[in-house]
Amino acid sequence: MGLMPDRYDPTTFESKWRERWRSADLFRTREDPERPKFYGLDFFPYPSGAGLSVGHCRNYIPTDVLCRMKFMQGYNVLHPMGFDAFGLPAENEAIAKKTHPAPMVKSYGENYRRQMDLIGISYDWSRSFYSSDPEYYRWTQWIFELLYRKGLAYRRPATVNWCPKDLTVLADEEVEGGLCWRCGSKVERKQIPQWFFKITAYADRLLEDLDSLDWPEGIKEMQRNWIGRSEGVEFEMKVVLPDSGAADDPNEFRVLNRERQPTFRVFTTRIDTVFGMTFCVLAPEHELVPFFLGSTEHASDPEIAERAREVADYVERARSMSEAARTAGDREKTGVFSGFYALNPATGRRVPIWIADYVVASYGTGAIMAVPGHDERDFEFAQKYGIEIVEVVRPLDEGSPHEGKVFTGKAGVLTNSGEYNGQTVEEAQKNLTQWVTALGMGEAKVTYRLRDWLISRQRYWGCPIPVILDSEGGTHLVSEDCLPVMLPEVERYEPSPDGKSPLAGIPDFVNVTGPEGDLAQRETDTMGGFACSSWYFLRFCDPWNDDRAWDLEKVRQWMPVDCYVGGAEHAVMHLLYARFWTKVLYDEGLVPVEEPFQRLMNQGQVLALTPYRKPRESESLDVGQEGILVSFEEARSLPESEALWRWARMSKSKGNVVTPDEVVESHGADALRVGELFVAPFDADVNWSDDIVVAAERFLNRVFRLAARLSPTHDRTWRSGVPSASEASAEVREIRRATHRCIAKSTEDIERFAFNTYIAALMTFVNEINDALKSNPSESDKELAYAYSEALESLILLLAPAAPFSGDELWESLGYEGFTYQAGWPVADPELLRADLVTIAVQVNGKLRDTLEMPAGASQGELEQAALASERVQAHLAGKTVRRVIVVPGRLVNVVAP
Ligand code: ANZ
Repeated sequence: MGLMPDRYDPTTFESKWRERWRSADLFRTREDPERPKFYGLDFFPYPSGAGLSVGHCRNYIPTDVLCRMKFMQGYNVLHPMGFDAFGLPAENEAIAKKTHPAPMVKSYGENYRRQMDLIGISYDWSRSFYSSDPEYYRWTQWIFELLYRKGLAYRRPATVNWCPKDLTVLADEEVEGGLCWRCGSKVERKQIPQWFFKITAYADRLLEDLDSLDWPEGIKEMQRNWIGRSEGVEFEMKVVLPDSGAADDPNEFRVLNRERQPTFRVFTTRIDTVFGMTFCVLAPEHELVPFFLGSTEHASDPEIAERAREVADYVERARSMSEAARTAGDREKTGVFSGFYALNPATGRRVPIWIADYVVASYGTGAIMAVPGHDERDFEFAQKYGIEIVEVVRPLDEGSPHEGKVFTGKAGVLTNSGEYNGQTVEEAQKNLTQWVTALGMGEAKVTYRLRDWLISRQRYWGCPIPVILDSEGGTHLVSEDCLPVMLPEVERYEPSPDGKSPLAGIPDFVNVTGPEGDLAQRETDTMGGFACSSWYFLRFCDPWNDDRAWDLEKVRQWMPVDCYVGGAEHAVMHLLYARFWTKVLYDEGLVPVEEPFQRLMNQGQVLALTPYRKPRESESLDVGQEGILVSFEEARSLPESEALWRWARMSKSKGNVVTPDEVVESHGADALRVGELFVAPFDADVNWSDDIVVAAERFLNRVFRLAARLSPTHDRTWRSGVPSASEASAEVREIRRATHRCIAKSTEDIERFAFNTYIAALMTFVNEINDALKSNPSESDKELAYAYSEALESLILLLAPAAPFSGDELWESLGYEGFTYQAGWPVADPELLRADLVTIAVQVNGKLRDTLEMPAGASQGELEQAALASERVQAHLAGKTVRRVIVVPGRLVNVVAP
């Protein structure tokens, strides 16, 4: 038996255990077919040069606690880690550091691994890989080919978001408020051929299957909004000639050209309001706009020609703005009248066609019927430009006069709508849809906000797209046995300002013999990093496979991921793409699950106190920016009135990072782990301070002290001696009950990610044992010694997932060989938990009629419900009405029914 230490001194044991775990290969995945499985996974990180901060640890530590408990409970646990090495962040950093991304990410990854080992995360490193390993990206290419063959990967010219600083195309979801999500530059629009994955083909399934997932509601809602399914009607509108001011008589306008009358389609979710359409709006990019311009810019009428110029100007200005900036809700609406009219098919009247950038070219048909009486944006626009507003839905709630206001609700009946007057919105929608369909003008239509996934990047550091372009621009897959298309090793890989991939400048890479022996060229775009991270969780199931991406049986053994843990910032991109790929692979019979991540958890952020200063007169701040970031040094030298200390997310750019290295150095890994678990609920943000770790250290000290106090009477044979609940003395039962309460609470709390209350339960338990020791020392009799032995061993095992170094040290001091990891998880005895029941007297009109055994903490409502459900009580209530129920928690329920 080792000497029991009486305080937490990690310097004496931490590195020893790290080394022992490593040499025992303790965390190598066990694949015992007799056992249940548990797959715990953290988001695939990009290893940044700054290394891990204590912020990142808030992701890894909780997952580790859960995985460790699952293993102790007897599960086969898959708990892998790898590196999302390809992609922009790595390439940009390599450029900045004037180095090559390949060795750079490896060295960063090794540093991550060192730090993860430092804090004792139980990863099976034998399964680790980098997404930039050819053994891995070969299969990323293979999946690309699968998508291509299924018609789910295609190339077409497209207007794309272009970041002028990163010199690359950005997906819509990488543009935030018109700015690049990585570097914050203003995004431009550019037209080039691009590769897309057809995620829109899976829109409905991606939407429907959300319901089956145990994910935070907020993330599911973000995906729903992102997919943005709308049911409505799409129908055709006819353009009529510019008119020189004749009355609004339907017979007075001339149809432009009876053979080739221009038309456009609109999408609406409110066909019931069609009688209220007083204008139409086209997006500036709409295909009719050039037609309008073409037929008016050389008009002899100077007024018409002037209007054409205005339209051209407006379109030009709109083009240079991103969609997000144009449609921001609070922006004042702008637009120009095209000079043309369309025919409102319901009223038979002509309505002006405007061009305005609040209508988005890529949504619906890029054109709308505008109903200012019932749509906010149209209302605002009509007011600004003096366009007629007609009420066609009268709210049912007559009490709220809405004269001069817009009514967007659906609880109303139609008015000013001819034969539809008096119908409810719902009825009118049905009937008007039928009317549109019967006339052959349009049909019911479902529209999605979701766009196809833009995958091309004109950059070096990514997975090459395995395609050959022939001289006619046709696309051909590289044959499967020639995969991987290796990323060439080059010295210069900086993006070229012409917008082409740097690979285009490497003749050896580009020029190949085409499918017919002719000269052809390789595709030089690479795939964006989100391709690599859309299937890595499958590769972890079978990471060494050289013949296939994975073996179906291996994937069947582990998938789905039981618990997936990471930051909420990936709500729509990664999490939607990975679901899409999984569904495609499922349809091919390559994976046995339709959803990759059964349960998802998002950790809160760690914020650090960060120095800013007030802006000087010459300086201006962006929206939401509170001050000018300064160094810690500078902040200390500022007069107090100028320095602004704010809580901000830890990041290298803010210079406010606290590393696990420094915390482990001064307080030990377990103090860091316990501190991070205890400080707040898992999903809450945390303001970092040293106190968090100091408090944890204090608790660990108390555990060591308690262990030292109990170790002289500790008896490893306690199991055979400890009396059962019914046979134990009151003192022994009290100790055993505290133990089993803590076992039950810890197990439940870890399972539900309530790590702070799990640690709190351990703290309570330590207090309870200390209190018990005051009146009933462990020396006083054998049964007490057994009960304390059980308590101490349980405490150590329950603590071990949170503080594994301390756990193993204490465990060894009790004379055990081996690791807590292999010692089994304590199981609560229901009989000892049941002792928590209290007897409740149930009265009817003050007379005792029944007694109930209820949990001590049962709420008033629960007690009332149980009392009313009692058969005896019901017998006494027959024919009476219950007037009142009086509940005295923990004691009595009186049902008053005179
Ligand atoms: C007439 C109308 C009347 C509309 C009314 C709404 C209320 P969701 O639910 O988001 O699909 N719309 C259609 N295409 C658009 C585009 N490309 N850019 C901007 N707006 C567009 O919204 C569908 C509604 O948004 C459509 O229904 C259309 O306005 C507008 F009282 O048509 B509605």
